[in-house]
Amino acid sequence: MNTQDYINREDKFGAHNYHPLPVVLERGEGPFVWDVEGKRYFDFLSAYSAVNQGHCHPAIVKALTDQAKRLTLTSRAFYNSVLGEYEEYVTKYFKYDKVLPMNSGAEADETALKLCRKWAYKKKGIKSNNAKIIACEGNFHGRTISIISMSTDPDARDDYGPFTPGFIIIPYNDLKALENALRDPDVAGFLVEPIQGEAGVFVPDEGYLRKSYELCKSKNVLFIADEVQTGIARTGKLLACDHEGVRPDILILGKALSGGVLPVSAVLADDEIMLTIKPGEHGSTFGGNPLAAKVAVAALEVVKNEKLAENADRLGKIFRHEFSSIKSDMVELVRGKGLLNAVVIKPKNGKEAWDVCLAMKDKGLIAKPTHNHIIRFAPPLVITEKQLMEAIELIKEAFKLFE
Ligand code: IF1
Repeated sequence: MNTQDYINREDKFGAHNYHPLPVVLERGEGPFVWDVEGKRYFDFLSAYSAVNQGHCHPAIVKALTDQAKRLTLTSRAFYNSVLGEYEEYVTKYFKYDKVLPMNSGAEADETALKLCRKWAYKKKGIKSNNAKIIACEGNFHGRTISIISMSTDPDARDDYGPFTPGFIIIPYNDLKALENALRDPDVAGFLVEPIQGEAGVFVPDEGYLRKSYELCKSKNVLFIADEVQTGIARTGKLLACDHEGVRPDILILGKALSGGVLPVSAVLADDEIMLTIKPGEHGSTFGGNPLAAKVAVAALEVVKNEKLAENADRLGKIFRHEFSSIKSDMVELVRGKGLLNAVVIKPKNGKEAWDVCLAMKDKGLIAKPTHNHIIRFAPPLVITEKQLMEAIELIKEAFKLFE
């Protein structure tokens, strides 16, 4: 079978809910992936920042395979010998009282919404069913019905109604709008991405997170940070909120929490919030399973031991500097933090971001456009400076084809 055969088979038997770049991957290692024709690529998407630790990191895979031979799943109907070890490890790692383990990022966001509402009624004293949660235009928090009820992206939202009520949508990076929305006494929480990934790596003004947090505290409203994509060292700090010294009331993690080895997500909060959910009021079959627990500990160990945040910070600055020297009239601007960057592409002669991605693929680097004119560049955080410079050369060669 060749690349097209694989693509045809997926087209025939799989739902058409994605439009992937025409490359069929079969192996990954560190910052590289190989396709079924044996061609090597720099992976500059990192599975949307889920493989920050690099593909198939040996320490994480070992944790997976060792545990897989012992006990993979007990459900939470019973205790197991691994979950508590992970709960202690991850709560000390991020400095919160407790963790509620889930699987996908969307499940963690949904859990955060439920925790915020529970807290609103049990602690803040908002009348039952009246709690409101503020979210931002351009947000991406997952694909469930309640989460897309906050979405302003027609592709994510259209024809999925009726929608869940109780959300107030304000412009991102707009403190005045937040201050106005916070006048409503029924507001219980503000859910925000420290950098909006899907919107095209939209980095808010310096101080936006800190001032938003302070505005929320002044109104006894929970500051809820969705760090599913920006967390786990991606932006050059362990959490993107760390750039402004903000400690979210509810912290949402996913993706690289497992190093991309299996779905692991988590919600962290202190007791006043976390203990508003009583036994039987929330859960998940796989949430906190022994496999996920061992994998997450190994994945977080790698982040610390290999200083991935420092690496992302240093190489991100080099990436943006090198990119600004690319003389191409298709490059409108480059923006980002750490190794979460995006380039805004100005269409030329009918060619746009997708065509640039196809050209980069031919050169040996894969990335994917978001909102058709922005290319996100997010390599695994284990990439070395030498590899980064090699990758930037390939990107420059690709842009030259459009001169
Ligand atoms: C797709 C986007 C990125 C996320 C944030 C929660 C979730 C995500 C900040 C939900 C997931 C993924 C989902 C994937 C593509 C990708 C994505 F383009 F959709 F928006 F990264 F920017 N919070 N993002 O970024 O986590 O349930 O997927 O584990 O759905 O196409 P999930």
